[in-house]
Amino acid sequence: MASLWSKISATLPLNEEQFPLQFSNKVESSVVERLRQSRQQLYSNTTSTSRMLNAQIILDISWEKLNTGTWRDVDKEWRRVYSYGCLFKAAALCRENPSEDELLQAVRTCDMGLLMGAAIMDNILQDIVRILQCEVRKSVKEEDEGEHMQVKRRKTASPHVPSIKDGLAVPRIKCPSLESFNTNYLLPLKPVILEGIIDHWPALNTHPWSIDYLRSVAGCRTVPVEVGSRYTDEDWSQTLLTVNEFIDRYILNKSQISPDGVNDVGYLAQHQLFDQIPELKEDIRIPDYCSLGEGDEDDITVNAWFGPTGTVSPLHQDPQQNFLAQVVGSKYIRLYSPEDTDKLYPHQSQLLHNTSQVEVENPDTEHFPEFIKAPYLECVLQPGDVLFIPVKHWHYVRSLEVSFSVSFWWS
Ligand SMILES: O=C(O)CCC(=O)C(=O)O
Repeated sequence: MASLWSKISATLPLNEEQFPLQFSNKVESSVVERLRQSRQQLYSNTTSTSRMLNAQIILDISWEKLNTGTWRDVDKEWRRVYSYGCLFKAAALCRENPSEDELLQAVRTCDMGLLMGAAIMDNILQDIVRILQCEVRKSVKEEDEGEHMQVKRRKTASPHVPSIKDGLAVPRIKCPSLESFNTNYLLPLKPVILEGIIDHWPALNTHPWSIDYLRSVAGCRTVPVEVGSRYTDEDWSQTLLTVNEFIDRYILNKSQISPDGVNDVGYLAQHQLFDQIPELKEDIRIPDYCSLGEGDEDDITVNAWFGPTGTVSPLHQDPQQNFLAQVVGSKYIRLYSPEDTDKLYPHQSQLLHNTSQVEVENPDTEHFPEFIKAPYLECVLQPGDVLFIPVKHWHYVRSLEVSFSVSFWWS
């Protein structure tokens, strides 16, 4: 533990003069003064209480700015201030022989900066969290090797596995050439399951994404989690949990379930996970077929979908092409063509206009009589399968087991 601070200080500029603190006049001078004081404290001897106090004041002020109005309108300068606050707080926590709890607080602080702040100083929070994570891993290894393997899974009812009807199955094809995929599926916008194109991913062979593996690379990291059966439900919400908490609560069903089962589904569904936890990004690869698009690799959005049996993504459409790659467990998926949108009853509101009002596997035919006339394709996606969902194709997804998928949105 003694060398932790020397590792962290090696990521910082050598001295105060080289430490950048430039803000536009949107940031009040009193806040800039606080930031300067914190910077000075980083390079001098003072009490940990005063370091923490200054950092906390910066965090409190910027947090308020981040939570005023809509996220879209939050000025990036305040997100940078927030990141600096996280940097100063994490540094204060780690300066003097941190306890286990302080170490975890520092990881959480960096994660909050990565999630809510804007990148500062070549993404220094990412470098610091990597150092902290190694330290946490060391102590977890020493303490409870194998503990997580002993967890007993609560029995859950077997999910309903639909049988795929003849003539409705999404076609499957093994490793097509780029040209053949382009001609037969991309240009005519036809869904297809590509087999054998992700077998080389470390996530499917050298580092299979088991619960233990996910705990070891990401367990102490704080991530946003969706809580509730589906995002169209009124009691649906979002919260922040560590990956370990998410696994215990929602994947292994260890606790915290209300007696009526309300909100007992949690879904780690988000597009920042792979930037936040580069170890996981190294286990996957962008499919070559994305090169058929017009955008750069940097324009591809990579999403993680990790959840228990029974997570449902209601029928919705997205504005980009999609490769949905199945890594762990299986999922039932239905696809409808955008040509049949009028039979799918999209919500009226601006926010949900890309989402159907119909419960796909239990449709209310009185309210939505046209729905059953809409033709569809369906499939059960298995580990190693990649489903091509053409742009604007409506898709409904229900996991049949604990499942981890990765989707690539590209144009
Ligand atoms: O897997 C899921 O639950 C949803 C996937 C999805 O909607 C997408 O990749 O756009």
